[in-house]
Amino acid sequence: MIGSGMSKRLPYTNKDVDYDNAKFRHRSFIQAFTQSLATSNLKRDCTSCSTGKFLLLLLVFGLAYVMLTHTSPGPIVSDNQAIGDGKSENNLITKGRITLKSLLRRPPRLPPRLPPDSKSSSNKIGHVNQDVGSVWTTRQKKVKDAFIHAWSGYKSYAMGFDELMPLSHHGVDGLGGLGATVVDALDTAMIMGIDEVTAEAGSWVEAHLAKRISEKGQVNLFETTIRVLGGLLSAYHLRGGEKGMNLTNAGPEPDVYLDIAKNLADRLLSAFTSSPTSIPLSDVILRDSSAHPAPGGLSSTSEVSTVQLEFNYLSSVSGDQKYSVEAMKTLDHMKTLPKVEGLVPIYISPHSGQFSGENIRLGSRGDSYYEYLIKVWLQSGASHESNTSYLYKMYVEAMKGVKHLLVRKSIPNGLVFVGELPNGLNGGFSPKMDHLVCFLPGTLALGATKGLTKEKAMLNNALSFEDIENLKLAEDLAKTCFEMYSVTSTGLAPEIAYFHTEEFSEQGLEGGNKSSEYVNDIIIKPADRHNLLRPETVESLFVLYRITEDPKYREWGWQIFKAFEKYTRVETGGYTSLDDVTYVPPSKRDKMETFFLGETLKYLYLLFGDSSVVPLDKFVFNTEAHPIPINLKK
Ligand code: DMJ
Repeated sequence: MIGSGMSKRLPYTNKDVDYDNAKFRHRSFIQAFTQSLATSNLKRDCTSCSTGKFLLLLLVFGLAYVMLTHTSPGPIVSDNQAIGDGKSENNLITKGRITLKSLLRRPPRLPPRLPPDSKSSSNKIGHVNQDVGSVWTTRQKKVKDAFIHAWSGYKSYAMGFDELMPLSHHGVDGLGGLGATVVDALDTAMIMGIDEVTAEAGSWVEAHLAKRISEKGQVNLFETTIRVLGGLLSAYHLRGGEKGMNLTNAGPEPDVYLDIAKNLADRLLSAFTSSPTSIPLSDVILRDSSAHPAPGGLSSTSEVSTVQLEFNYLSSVSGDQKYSVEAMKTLDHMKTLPKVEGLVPIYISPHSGQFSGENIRLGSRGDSYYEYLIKVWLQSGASHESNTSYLYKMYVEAMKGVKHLLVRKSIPNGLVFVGELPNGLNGGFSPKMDHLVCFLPGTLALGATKGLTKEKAMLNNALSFEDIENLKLAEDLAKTCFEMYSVTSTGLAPEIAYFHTEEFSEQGLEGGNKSSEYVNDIIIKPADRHNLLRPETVESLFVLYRITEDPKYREWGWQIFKAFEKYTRVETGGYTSLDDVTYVPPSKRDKMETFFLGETLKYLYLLFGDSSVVPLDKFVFNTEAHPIPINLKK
């Protein structure tokens, strides 16, 4: 059957030959010619006739001669010349002549030609970039989903309360009862483009907040300013107020936010005007606009110096300078006070106007003093000639003090950390670092480039030796802050870490992740093992990613986000603080802090997204992550 089938097989038709070869394989002229002879009727008719054989041979040699000696009349362009530089040794055409070599050699395999436009987008790097882009888009979407989940828990069980207790499904007023989560979350919803949440939060503000402000009792000046006043002012700008960004049309008109902000700030002003010095009192009774010192009489240094961005912006958009004037008196006065190499104690007396005690740290009660020195100067336009330039000088001096007095390295693996001087310059050094200190890498990076990318700042010749040193310190500290997460069993940082040094060591207090390189460098005491969903590390990762453009900061942020998802997400809605990050499963605290929506998720969202959204050279983020535009009009 096979043999007979073969013998009976019909010769290829020209169509078959074309189909077999022409589209997929290049053929030389000789191949095509001999194949054509072998398959043509001419073969069958003439091969038995000797005259025919002679004529056929003559024809073959004649054609071969013509081809070997023929010179092309015009330029011949090969595939190589069209794609490459035309100088390749593989070029088959030499001075317009077809050579025997060229006839015998198989043509090289060439990549498919593409129209010029498609070339750049189909190269390997292009594909890789596209893939990387879509990975971060997907991750950013997951952060947005997390925000929606956090909001839905709050809305279901705690709408109008300051905070959600996500396990017991209650609300709690830990901040004076102004619905702090609503206002803290509002601009995050705007930035994420979630109109439904923007409308819900905005409508609640419009319907309830003014009444609350007029009826409520005691609030803390600092907490109310950074969360509620700051949130209202950002919402005003992002909603399009005073030619703001107009990110959304959802929720009330921008002036609704501004009017409530003024109402609130008018009452908060009493903390300044009731003080015998330029240092404001700590608390305000909203309903009667009276102010009171904290128990013990002292204010926190960070609190009195972390309201100026908000009051300045309010003056700018309201046209009423009283807010800015009062708030800036505090910083003007602090300029005159004695310091330790730019570093300041964490308490200050509104009665004497002097610092109190000697405890120096960049953690709680100290932190955002340093942050606002540079940010208020940036907000005013970052000029060395402006009347805020003293703040830049105070910042520069303070960072020198930090490097000289507070920065050390751990053993055995050399993590750079910022410790404390609990008893001042003449007391001992404590290798204790609050998670709160992790704001510092971001602030250092911002102070170095003033919000530009490092590349652009270098191109502009805008980095001094000190700026470069500060940027390096920022990167080292960001790594330490990230390792404070990696070193624990849950991948979440404790509230406070200690660092193993030559002078200080404690055994058996590890984070629990044995595979961490730094398990012996970081010590976590039992009382410090909680996690409150704090933002400082992801805040710094966001700023450092924007400034250095190094993708590792995004990766670190992603690791942290995954750990939050794994251990703090509550199925019925919301996220919860934890009691102990060193143990799996961690016990839960039943509290979702407002800054998880206001800061932590916002910074993660921005970290994974496009750097042109809320650019760092056009906005300063207040200490609660509410963006405020820079370059205010007076
Ligand atoms: C926030 O309220 C602010 O970031 C403040 O500066 C420090 N504490 C919390 C977040 O941890």
